[in-house]
Amino acid sequence: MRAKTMTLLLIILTLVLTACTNSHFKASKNTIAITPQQVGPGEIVDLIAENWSFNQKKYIVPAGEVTVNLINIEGFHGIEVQGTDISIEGDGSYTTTLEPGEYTIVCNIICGTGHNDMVATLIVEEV
Ligand SMILES: [Cu+2]
Repeated sequence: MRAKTMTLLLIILTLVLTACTNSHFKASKNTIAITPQQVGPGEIVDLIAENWSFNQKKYIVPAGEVTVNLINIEGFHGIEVQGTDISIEGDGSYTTTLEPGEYTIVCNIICGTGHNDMVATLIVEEV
């Protein structure tokens, strides 16, 4: 009888420990999955340019490493993000680290009659 009780207790203990271990691993996995999104490889922003506008008036990214992709779908445009080192002519990418703030995006190629209308804002939010 005592041996049976001990065996039963061992089985219960094993089950409880297994359950704890599994949930611990699940929690770890969640932590690992979330962390890279917050501090990881950085934010990616696609700016799509045409004659004579960008696809958005405002782009919002978290502070830190940011990669800007410029894609021209009409005409030939570039961007300069004033107050940063971001400068792209034609299609291309640029990666940099941005401090929180509001930055003006302008076209840096004289592209035609609507060139001066090609203005947008990059808002870098504090993380
Ligand atoms: Cu232009």
